[in-house]
Amino acid sequence: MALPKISILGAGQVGATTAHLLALKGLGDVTLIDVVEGLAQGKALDLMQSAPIEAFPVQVCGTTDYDAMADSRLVIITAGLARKPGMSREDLLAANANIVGPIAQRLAAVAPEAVVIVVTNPLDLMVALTLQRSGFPRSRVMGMAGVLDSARLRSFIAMRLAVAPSDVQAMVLGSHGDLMVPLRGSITVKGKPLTTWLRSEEIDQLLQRTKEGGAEIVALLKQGSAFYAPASGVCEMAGAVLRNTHAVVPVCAALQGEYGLREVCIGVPAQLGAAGIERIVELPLTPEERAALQAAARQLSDSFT
Ligand code: TXD
Repeated sequence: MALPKISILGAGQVGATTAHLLALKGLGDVTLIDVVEGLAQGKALDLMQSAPIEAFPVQVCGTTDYDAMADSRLVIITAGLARKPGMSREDLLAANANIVGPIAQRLAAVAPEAVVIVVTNPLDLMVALTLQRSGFPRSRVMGMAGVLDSARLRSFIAMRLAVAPSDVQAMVLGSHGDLMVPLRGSITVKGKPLTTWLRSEEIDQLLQRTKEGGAEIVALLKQGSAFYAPASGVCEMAGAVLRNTHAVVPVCAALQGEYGLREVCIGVPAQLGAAGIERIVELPLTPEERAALQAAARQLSDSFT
């Protein structure tokens, strides 16, 4: 059976790491595309040379030509600038809009049936832009951030309690940035509420570290931002789409009335399958969580107008 075609725009840190993980998982044939001549080609060749050792069955190729996206089942947009120390995600808005906008337009022409996962920052605004420029239905355009923010929180809790990260369940919604909304009351460790494991002040500290999780890594790296966990986040979403798993994961999606919000792209739980977003899952929120989600949505609407 032919493998699905996956195109990744941007062969930088997140794009190339995602290509590597997709290949190792055998999720599809990968086309890496980057404006820098030779970069995508070089990384694709390097990845192909790991195939005899890793025994993955997929093809990886690299190019500078956007039209190589043609007929992709999945398009992953990582093209753009990454943060430097001291920069906010919003500082990237103008430059990255000029990169993501034309990509969205081109992909609509050559891969009209694709599901799109946006990674480029500022994430929620780039999802809205991709939706607008591609003209795709909202079911086929989503952003990756909630999986990453949730994984960061889960890892901090697991490190603090010295438990297996997979024993920690937590979900982070809202905007990818200061206005992320962790569902504090529903965090569990080995099935028991986090409040039975840690004092409230300690939980506050872990939530604060999660909010600053991206900046912590930017400050350590001094150039570029996180990419291993972001690539894992993309692969989880890609796997749910390509394998039609119907898994519920937090994604940035366009809302049309869900959670009382419309005309905004923001992190919410969604069921993913072959068609993309199959449905947005409306979890019961506390009044504080609902207010925090609304505040995040207000800020996003303000920055887009
Ligand atoms: O949670 C999340 N959504 C994020 C988002 C987690 C991590 C990184 N996040 C954002 O993804 C980050 O702030 C950036 O906006 C993107 C990509 O991050 P990455 O770390 O991969 O940046 P790199 O290594 O600089 O790679 C970007 C590549 C680079 O090779 C450029 O040459 C290329 O994008 N690029 C382009 N490719 C194709 N077409 C155009 N126009 C283009 N412009 C730049």
